[in-house]
Amino acid sequence: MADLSAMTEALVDCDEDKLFELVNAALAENIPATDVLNQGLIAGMDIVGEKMESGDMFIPEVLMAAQVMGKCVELLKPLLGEDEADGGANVIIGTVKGDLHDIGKNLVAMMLESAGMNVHNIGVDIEPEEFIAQIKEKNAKIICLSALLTTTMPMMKKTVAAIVESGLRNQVKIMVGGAPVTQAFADEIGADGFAPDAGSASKLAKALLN
Ligand code: B1M
Repeated sequence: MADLSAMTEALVDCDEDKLFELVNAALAENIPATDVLNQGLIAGMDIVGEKMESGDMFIPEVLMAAQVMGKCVELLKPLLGEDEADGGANVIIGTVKGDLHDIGKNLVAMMLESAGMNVHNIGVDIEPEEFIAQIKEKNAKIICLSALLTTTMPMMKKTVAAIVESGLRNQVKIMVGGAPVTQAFADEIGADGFAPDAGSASKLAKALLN
């Protein structure tokens, strides 16, 4: 029987071989990929975060755990999709200026892609001007901003303000997300919506397109 808590432990220990073995075993037992992701891997990253905060894990180790997690997410990618395709609308997603976290953003990108959207994942540490250039270039219908740090949340506000200033606000829906972001913050900065996780981001994007 697949052991999701052993997966969590292997991720915290950055034991790539063991983790791959456990993930593959779980999938072979038909454990849903979303359970592997949420109860095995994301639970592990939460512990990594706590250890980072308490000084029991240092940045290089956290980075290693993040890389191992990224590889597992790649493994799960074909199994996480939804089958309903939607519209092929152009969507831009990126992490705001000053912020280098990308695992959650990449998961959101993956869910939007598997919902049939044309996703342009433009990376991390993205200046407001770059978001604007991409909206114009891709004629984007939705833009997704990710932030994992309380210190980079104000950059979301600046990005939204820059989009308003550019005159493009009426042609693009703005979605925000990331661990410290809330619906109240989304409302405060004038975003069209907030999604707490990748699954809800996909649902919200579909709703906004309609
Ligand atoms: Co960072 N880090 N980190 N880190 N890191 C956090 C975020 C932190 C909470 C850890 C902690 O102290 N407990 C803390 C932030 C504290 C705060 O601001 N309140 C923190 C800190 C302080 C820092 C540094 C400042 C540490 C330092 O240098 N002293 C530094 C900042 C660097 C920078 O960005 N400028 C830093 C660096 C790093 C690493 C580079 C080492 C690494 C990132 C590697 C990478 O991403 N490639 C890292 C990691 C891995 C973490 C933790 C441990 C894990 C983040 C993660 O990947 N979670 C994190 C602690 C934690 O979150 N438990 C932490 C898993 C991921 C699936 O979840 O990203 O939340 P998440 O995404 C979810 C939702 O939030 C949502 O959907 C996703 C999937 O369901 N979502 C969206 C995300 N984006 C969305 C966009 C949307 C919608 C939904 O658009 C519409």
